[in-house]
Amino acid sequence: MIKKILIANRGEIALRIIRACQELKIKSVAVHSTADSDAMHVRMADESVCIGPANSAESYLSIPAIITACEITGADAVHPGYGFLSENASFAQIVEDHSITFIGPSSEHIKMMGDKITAKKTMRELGVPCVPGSNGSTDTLEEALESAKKITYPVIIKATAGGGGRGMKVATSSDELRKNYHTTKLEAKNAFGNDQVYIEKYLSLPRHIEIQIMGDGNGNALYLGERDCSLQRRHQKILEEAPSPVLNDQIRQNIGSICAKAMAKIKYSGVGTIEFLYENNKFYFIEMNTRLQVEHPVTESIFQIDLVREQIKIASEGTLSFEQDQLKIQGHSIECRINAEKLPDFTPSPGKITAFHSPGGLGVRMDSAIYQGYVIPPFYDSLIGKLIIHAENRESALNRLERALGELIVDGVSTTTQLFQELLLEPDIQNGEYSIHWLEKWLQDKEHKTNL
Ligand code: MV4
Repeated sequence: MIKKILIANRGEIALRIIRACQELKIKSVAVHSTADSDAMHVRMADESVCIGPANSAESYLSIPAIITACEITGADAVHPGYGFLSENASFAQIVEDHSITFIGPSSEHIKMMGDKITAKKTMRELGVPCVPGSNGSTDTLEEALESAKKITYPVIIKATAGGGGRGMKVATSSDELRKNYHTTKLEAKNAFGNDQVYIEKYLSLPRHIEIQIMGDGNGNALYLGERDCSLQRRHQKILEEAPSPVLNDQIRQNIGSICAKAMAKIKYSGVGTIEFLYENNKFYFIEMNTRLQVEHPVTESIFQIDLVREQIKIASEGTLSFEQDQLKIQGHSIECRINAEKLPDFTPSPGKITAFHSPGGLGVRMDSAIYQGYVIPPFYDSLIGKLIIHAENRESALNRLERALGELIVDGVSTTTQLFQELLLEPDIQNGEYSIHWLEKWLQDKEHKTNL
């Protein structure tokens, strides 16, 4: 039984976890930097501990500070949220070594999926479809050239320690591969302390579709549909939706059961996301995230389940609350990430919130940690809220989103709200016809038009 959870995070996700704790009658401990003394997660938790200065490296990323905070407060579990230490295998191990429950997968699974070559090899052996490529690291340029010749150009060079868009380069010819190979390796060495790279066929116009899974750590696992996260800018997701506008029940069930079977086989424990590129009606595994994701609420909306509650249940009992055939998709959900950024350049816009009104009504959820008078510090990410819409179908969800965006008031700082109002007017968005490159192209075209 878990009695007290320390939340090693801040912002809206810390609040999200505290809310689950309250409903489960579990005590919550907030940790915070000196810059976050007035933050909402500190106010809402049962207890709080200051763990260091504004700089994340010395606070939210400080393993000794967080372990000490657990010991001071008697917390018997840690929830890492997303970002920060959530996918740090040694943190998970150290927490467990102190007889504290890590609410997340085993350190071994975090490590396995954190190394992209190991992740891909594991998934391939488990029968998950992968992007054709080098099947392991290419240690020399010659190996890379040979592999590229087999799969044909264009190819992409990826760092095994990369992910989320870091440490990749496209090569459209052998000349380009010759030119880029060593620099990608060197950049990987400098950025991650690991110079291993691998080669994949470069997919030119895919969608990013990810499968939500959960496992009990005892060989049972299930899938909770997909999220379409193709609308991104510089590898930051902007809008996510579930179900994907391009999948049908049969395709969903097919890829979903492949994922669930794979997770059952490795005895995965906790929630996780298997990321795919989807092109020409085929899925290609790229990465797995071993954490709760920012966009988890769209899955919660269409399945009417609480993913954080499930995480806590898995960590404490090693069981799942339902079986696959009890999970039925209801309606459609869309999430908009509201960032404190100034358009058109997305420049961070920290500062004091002078007025805040959260949208409400049927099918409207706003996950946010801001309040009137709150000062957004300049040290962390710019996410200030997630507006999550649920409706009976996609068309109604888009309509409800338009209504809800109109109700949102955030004064004192600039926000990305208007971006979504403009996106809603686009036929491609209305029709669900977009790839991973749609948003950047649209933003570029828009910039071009204003310069005319
Ligand atoms: C790719 C790809 C095309 N082909 N892999 C970018 C982030 C990382 N998760 C994987 N990424 C990509 N991998 C192959 N073989 C294109 C991307 C990519 C991308 C992927 C998902 C969402 C947005 C993206 C934007 C640019 C590139």
